[in-house]
Amino acid sequence: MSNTPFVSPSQIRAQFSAAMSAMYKNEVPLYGELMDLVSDVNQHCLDNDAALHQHLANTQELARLDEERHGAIRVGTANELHTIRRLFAVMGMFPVGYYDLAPAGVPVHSTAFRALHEDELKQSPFRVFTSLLRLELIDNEALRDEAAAILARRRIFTDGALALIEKHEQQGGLDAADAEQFVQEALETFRWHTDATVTSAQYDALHDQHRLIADVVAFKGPHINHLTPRTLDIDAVQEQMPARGISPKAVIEGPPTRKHPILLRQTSFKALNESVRFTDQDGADLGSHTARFGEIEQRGAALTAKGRDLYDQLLAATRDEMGGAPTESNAQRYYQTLEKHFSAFPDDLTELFKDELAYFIFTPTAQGMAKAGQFPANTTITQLIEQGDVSIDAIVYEDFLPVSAAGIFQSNLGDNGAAEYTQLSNQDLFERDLGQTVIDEQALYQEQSERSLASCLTQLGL
Ligand code: OOG
Ligand code: NI
Repeated sequence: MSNTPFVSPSQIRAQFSAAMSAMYKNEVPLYGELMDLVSDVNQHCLDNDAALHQHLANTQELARLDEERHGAIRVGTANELHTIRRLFAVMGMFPVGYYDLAPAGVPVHSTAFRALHEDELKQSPFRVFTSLLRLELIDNEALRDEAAAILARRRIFTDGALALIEKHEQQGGLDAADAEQFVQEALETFRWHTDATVTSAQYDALHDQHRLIADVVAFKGPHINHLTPRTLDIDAVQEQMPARGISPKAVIEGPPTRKHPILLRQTSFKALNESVRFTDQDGADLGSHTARFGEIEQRGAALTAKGRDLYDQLLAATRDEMGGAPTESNAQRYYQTLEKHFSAFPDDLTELFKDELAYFIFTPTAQGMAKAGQFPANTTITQLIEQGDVSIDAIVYEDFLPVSAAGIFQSNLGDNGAAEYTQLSNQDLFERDLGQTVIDEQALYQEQSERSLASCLTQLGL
């Protein structure tokens, strides 16, 4: 047994998140520009909204705000998905949720690797939306076999990363030196490679089938395709992007602007055209590929199953009325329609709590603490809130939304990306490839809320 203490997984995750951000800023300078804009807007929001400032302090989100980001990758095989799960586990990141993108014309299914407990999220909220290509959805059999053969040949993990994953599994952790090396080795998997693994003709064939298929199959690894900082005012960032030379996608995905944000609103700038070298090219002879972009997100309250049903229903009604997904030309009408339908979603914290639409944490107020130990035993939490003895703050939604994710994918896939896949979602198959069942996000929010309630009541002597 070694005497060197293990580094906490959260610390490794924070190190990895910082290293990823530095690498991506270096590879995609526009991401750095976006980060600067987001930081300016966030500062402006905090300076002008004392209540927001207080809420972020209460929920301990203030410190993590600048650390906040998610990224996304797309892997090609069951084996890659299985190993990436083990890699993320070293950093305390576990698969939460199942997202089926096939109904929206994207031939993947996905999960999000993230920390599970609020104390760990506080240390580093970094998440990675991870998609597995569904080769079975390629209808051209010869191309499907060729793609499978190409993928079977590549190795996306370094020997060093594999050795340290194993060491972590055997020892139950990594010491500081190993953790440091692990971060460097893991980074290699997410790096951009200019050299493709296929000829230009192979690339074209894959691309003609679906741009996403070319993106996954034609390269040496699952390059990180975007990183996403969290903003406190996505409308302001969307509006200010053009002045910084960044062109945003047509509409912000997710719920409309609200006083109390719910779930997740997202927008992105379009993927950049980058030079790549196919195996039949050399020297100055280059091809091109669009893959990498930048995204921003504004996170709001995690919704209960009841709240989520209402959200899904109102979003579907909006899309029905619009006759499909929004486009550049009907963006204004889309926002108006969205707002109209979402007027049915309460925008008051107490109402959200009483209607059981969102998850909350509970904090005794100074007034409540002054009465600690004197409350009648049958006092309910609703009474405590209404009397002003307890204040409530919504729990941040840490996950993703399939319709929004499809919108982010599509905006970066160009016009030929809108294939329709009718095959059923296959969570069982995904979980078999992954090597475990995905964690239910609802249960995590529920547990956090219950922990908070128990601690609040104990403090009040109830
Ligand atoms: C993932 C797109 C989804 C999000 O934030 O919803 C996503 C991808 O393009 O690989 O990142
Ligand atoms: Ni994203």
